[in-house]
Amino acid sequence: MRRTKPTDPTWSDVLQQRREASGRMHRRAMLAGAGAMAAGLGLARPAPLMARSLPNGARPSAFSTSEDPNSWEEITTYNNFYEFGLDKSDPARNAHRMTIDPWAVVIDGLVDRPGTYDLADILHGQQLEERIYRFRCVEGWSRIVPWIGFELAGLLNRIGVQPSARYVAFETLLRPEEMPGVNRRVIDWPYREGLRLDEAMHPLTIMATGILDQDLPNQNGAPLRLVVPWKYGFKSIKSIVRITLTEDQPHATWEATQPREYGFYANVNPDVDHPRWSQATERRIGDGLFARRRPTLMFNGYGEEVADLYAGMDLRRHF
Ligand SMILES: Nc1nc2c(c(=O)[nH]1)N[C@H]1C(S)=C(S)[C@@H](COP(=O)(O)O)O[C@H]1N2
Ligand SMILES: [Mo]
Repeated sequence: MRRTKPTDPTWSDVLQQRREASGRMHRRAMLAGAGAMAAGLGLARPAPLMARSLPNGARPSAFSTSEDPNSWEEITTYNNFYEFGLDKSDPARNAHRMTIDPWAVVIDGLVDRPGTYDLADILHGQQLEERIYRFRCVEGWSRIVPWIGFELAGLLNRIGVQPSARYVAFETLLRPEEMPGVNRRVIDWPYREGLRLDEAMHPLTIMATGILDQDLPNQNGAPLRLVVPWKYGFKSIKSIVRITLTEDQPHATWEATQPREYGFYANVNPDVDHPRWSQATERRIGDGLFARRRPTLMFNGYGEEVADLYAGMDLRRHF
């Protein structure tokens, strides 16, 4: 297990304890907060666990992987967020310039209750969960991220999806005065993405609001970003200001920019190479310089949950 500082409590310890604790408490049908967890564990070191308790009543989830999460440092200093620059270190350096309060999201298109919802409205009534997910960038790196978020399905159901809707389109904030990267027309701003409705409604698909016990840092897409763990990272659009239910397949930024290289589906698939590199293996962030690349898993290891969505589809053609 890697640590930010050698004195940190190891995450694997904390997570293992948390998992055991939540299992016990589920059995006793009394899932409670960190206080109860710490008490139930008789911890020698209650302080670190308390300090890292899940925020805002978030619950652990059976969808979480048991792999060790990457460190805060590893998750927040190596990012793709082109609105703030092309280098991996640019978002951490520049994204503080983005104003995230107040924040509003327009939800429109084929919905029963279209409107402009502020962040509190969006969060209202949504059960937060910790989702420790594998995350695989199309560039060939990966990491394990302990997201805090809620299922997108919960939000869509509240807004009311009309029967004719087949897709969900997402749009990122575009505010040039706060985003030094958008002066370069590397892509057609704003950053946009889309999912088929059944993908959007899948229980693995979340809107993230935090990482570990912190609010989402700006460089990771504050205050609200999509996370679709079985797809390449570029589908997980950041800092969302608009969600539109549509009948037709929406515009997706990378698909529109380089259609030969990036598809609409973008399911993680070790058998379908990027035209310029293999997708068979990946470099886990935090692995040593000489560590072996790890094998990439079909659907990023979430095949049991999502393979049915693509039954009968040619995944080479719909890549
Ligand atoms: N708005 C926006 N969203 C974005 C991107 C971006 O450049 N702009 N990059 C994508 C890519 S390529 C990846 S790998 C992930 C990176 O998310 P992370 O920095 O939280 O790991 O964000 C995705 N979402
Ligand atoms: Mo990516």
